[in-house]
Amino acid sequence: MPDTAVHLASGKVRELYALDHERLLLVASDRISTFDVILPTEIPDKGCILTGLSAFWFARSCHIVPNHVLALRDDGRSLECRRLEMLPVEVVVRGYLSGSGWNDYLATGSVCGHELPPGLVESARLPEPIVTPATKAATGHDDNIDATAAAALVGAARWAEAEAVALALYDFAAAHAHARGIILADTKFELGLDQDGTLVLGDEALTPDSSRFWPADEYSPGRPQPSYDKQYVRDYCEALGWDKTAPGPEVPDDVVGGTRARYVEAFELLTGIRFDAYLADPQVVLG
Ligand code: PZK
Repeated sequence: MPDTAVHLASGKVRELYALDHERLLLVASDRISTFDVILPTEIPDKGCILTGLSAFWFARSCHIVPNHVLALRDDGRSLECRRLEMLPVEVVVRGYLSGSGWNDYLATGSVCGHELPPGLVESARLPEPIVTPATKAATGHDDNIDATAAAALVGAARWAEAEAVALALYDFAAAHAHARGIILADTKFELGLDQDGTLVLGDEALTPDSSRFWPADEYSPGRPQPSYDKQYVRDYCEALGWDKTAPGPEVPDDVVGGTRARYVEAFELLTGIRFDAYLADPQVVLG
């Protein structure tokens, strides 16, 4: 990265820099979090795998919504982006009942104001995908809100546009993934406005860190589904009896290797591109 880049923010596993007034640099590290804690052990190439996947989806979804990507750097883990005015709402689309959606349904029969049919089990496929807005809480955890609250934050017309874009992106990506043996259970989009007031897709998109990917051949509703990428890490941490407070445990080499292999497998299945080819020339995902 150029020494002129100014560090703006750290996410759990990513760094954000300013290149100039109009341009930002998003750099994905090899850090991994589980149960909301960053582990001391890195997963080699994870940042490149997620950046490559994100760039793949951005390049293939411009017909649905413009995005913030200006360039994919040749390090394979950095995206130069347009600076946007980000909406203060995360736009989650859920095709299946999991995580906070399942918890909310159990407690109330609804998810973010969407009344759902009775009798759904954990991980059930929903009758149709729903958009479930959330706000970033100070704790780092997201607070689910309903469409009325989202419309109050960004305006009713803008919220309607955001919902439509998010559903179209989900439908497109879920169909692509399903044809390759992967269920896109849910995914979170971050949208912003450019200088013209045009709605633009920002952040990362449709990666394992912003989505729940499930192996389709193991799908079995009525229980939590194994995660495509993090299941070895979770199983190892659960077996340790770790109390899920920081600092997380070191993870042994076989768990690291198994996890890396799952990230690579997800990349190769979804993109149809060998990960070696991406490392040799990251621009292959933009084709
Ligand atoms: C923006 N974040 C999240 C925090 C990270 C990422 N195109 C954009 N314009 C303005 N702001 C952002 C973006 C994007 N993407 C993204 N915060 C602001 C974030 C910390 C580290 F890598």
